[in-house]
Amino acid sequence: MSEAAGVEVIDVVVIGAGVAGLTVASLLQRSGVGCVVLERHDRSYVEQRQRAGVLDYRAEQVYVRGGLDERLLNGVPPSGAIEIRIDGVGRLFDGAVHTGGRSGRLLSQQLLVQRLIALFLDGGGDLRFDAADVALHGVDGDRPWVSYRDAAGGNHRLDCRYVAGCDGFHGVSRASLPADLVTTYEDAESIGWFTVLTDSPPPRHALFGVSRHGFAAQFARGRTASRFYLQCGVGDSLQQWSDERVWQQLRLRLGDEQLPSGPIVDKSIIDARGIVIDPMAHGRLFLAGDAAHIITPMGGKGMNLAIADAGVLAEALYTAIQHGDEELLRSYSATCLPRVWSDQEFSRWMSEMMFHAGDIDTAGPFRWQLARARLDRLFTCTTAAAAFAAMLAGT
Ligand code: RFL
Repeated sequence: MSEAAGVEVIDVVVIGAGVAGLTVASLLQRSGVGCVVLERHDRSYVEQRQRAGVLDYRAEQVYVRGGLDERLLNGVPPSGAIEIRIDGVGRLFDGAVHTGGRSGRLLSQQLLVQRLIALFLDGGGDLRFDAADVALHGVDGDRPWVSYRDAAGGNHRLDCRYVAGCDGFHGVSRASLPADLVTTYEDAESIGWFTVLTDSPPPRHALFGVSRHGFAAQFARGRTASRFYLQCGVGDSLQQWSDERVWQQLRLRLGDEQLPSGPIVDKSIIDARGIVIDPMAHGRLFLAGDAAHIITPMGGKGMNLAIADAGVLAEALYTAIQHGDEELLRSYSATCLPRVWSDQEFSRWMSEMMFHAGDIDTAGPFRWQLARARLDRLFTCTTAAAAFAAMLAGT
């Protein structure tokens, strides 16, 4: 990086140190491209943020191809099995059987973020936490620049060739796209749901509970914590869900009276919307991850799509900067969007199956029967099972 009259010059500025931004930055670093990462929060906030928990096979391959897997996936074994418990009776679905052994791994998002940060900093990476008032300038020209204020109140300017907008849906990058050149596709699910994070033992396999009491699911978040999801009424508030009611409903829906409880450390309503921004780029600004699309947690694709985008973007930036060839950057959005839509479709398909097969009053008897048939087919038709397994793994 060079510096002239207080202005720093760098190839790429990455906005946001979530999975998308850190993956882009680590891949660029590995291929010798200079970048600076600007993150609004402090390091401990970013490293403690608990969200997703499954890395799919497709995302894993981004790290394998980039030569980052040894550091990032060390000690995290493959895990492709899920349990679907229907009216209290469990059925194990082992995706790896249908994908030739290609399956995901139980890797919590915050552990991945911690490892990405350590990897980037150990390699001499420039990651600036507590960057306030980040603003993008001139992204439709040849020389964009990014301004921000550091924790001590100092103002900075970074001139760059490209900006990777990886700052989530509420960040500044998406807001910098000209509204008249972008289409925002948006649709809400017709049910409500919320999530709780607990200090209680995780299940052996990812667990989906389907019963007339409604949908619930339980996933491991490390060795001693669980994330639960529960169907609720559209517009329900968390005040309607006391801890006591949460545990009572989880036991009913998961068909397990002995389900061990523990302190609930976080409770939040899920934004049950799918959103896609098209195109995912404008000028020299390229969006990746939640900045470009939001997907509901069913199917576990939010974090994995972010990593898939980052893999495509890092390669395109490298090719442009090291070889002067911008073709991959020009096709970046068109490369990513089919995968985004495919995962949106999968998430909605799976939601309808899980939600409608449970609460018959909300679904109505016809849809309930359809959803039960859809679920049953996963265990009786190898072609349907293979398609489901391929979508779960992202193969
Ligand atoms: P992130 O992880 O939100 O990172 C964006 C980063 O940008 C920073 N930032 C800014 N920095 C500088 N200037 C600004 N103006 C900025 N504005 C924001 C933020 O502080 C942050 O560090 O987005 P990224 O990298 O695109 O990754 C996307 C994933 O985080 C997201 O898709 C998943 O977490 C979604 N998600 C889940 N995905 C799954 O695949 N499986 C799951 O089980 C799953 N569960 C979840 C989830 C999201 C949840 N949230 C958001 C409510 C459970 C929850 C509770």
